[in-house]
Amino acid sequence: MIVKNPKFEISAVGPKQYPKNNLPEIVLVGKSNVGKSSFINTMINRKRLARTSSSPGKTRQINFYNIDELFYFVDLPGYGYSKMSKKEQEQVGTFIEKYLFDRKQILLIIFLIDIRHSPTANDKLMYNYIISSGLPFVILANKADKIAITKVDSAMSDVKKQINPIGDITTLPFSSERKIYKDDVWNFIEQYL
Ligand SMILES: Nc1nc2c(ncn2[C@@H]2O[C@H](COP(=O)(O)OP(=O)(O)OP(=O)(O)O)[C@@H](O)[C@H]2O)c(=O)[nH]1
Ligand SMILES: [Mg+2]
Repeated sequence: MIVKNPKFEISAVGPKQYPKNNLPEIVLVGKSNVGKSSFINTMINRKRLARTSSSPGKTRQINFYNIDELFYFVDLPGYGYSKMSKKEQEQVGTFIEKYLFDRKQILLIIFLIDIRHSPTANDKLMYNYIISSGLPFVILANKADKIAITKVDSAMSDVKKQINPIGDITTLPFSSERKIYKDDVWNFIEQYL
């Protein structure tokens, strides 16, 4: 897909600020710093439309990016940022859950994990939450550029074994750094649009 006119629409702190039109929403979830905001920039060929940072905890609100009036990419805050107080972490958790639970126009969840590491306890909680929501989702193993290209296949098998041993959920590698695998992810998304 070639995106022509992606626009930042709103940073929401609650349902009252969510967009009022009924465009479908494709939502990014994953731990802090895994690359959710970077993913959006990569997919739409923009360097800085979504704000990213090398330190975790950058995205704190629910950001809606209108993609050519076709759908929204929805950038959520990450979970598991240990420098946030317990209270802040709980607030972020409630925030994310409330959006995922309430929002009827969610078309697809893009669940990012880090290809280099075993899924965290929070990743597993999120996985179970998504499964119980019944919403369609895909798992992306991000930062694939951080391992040798010859090791990507075996890293992908490890990721699948750990997070989805039954193997019924599509799991793809991704890298915002190298921008490879982008076409595979667009092909996957387009099945839903
Ligand atoms: N090497 C590499 N770095 C990446 C990749 N994707 C993101 N990053 C880097 O990881 C850091 C975090 O990226 P963000 O996109 O801000 O992460 P996020 O998931 O939105 O983080 P929060 O907003 O804190 O939840 C930045 O320094 C990015 O440049 C990738 O595919 N490869
Ligand atoms: Mg972010």
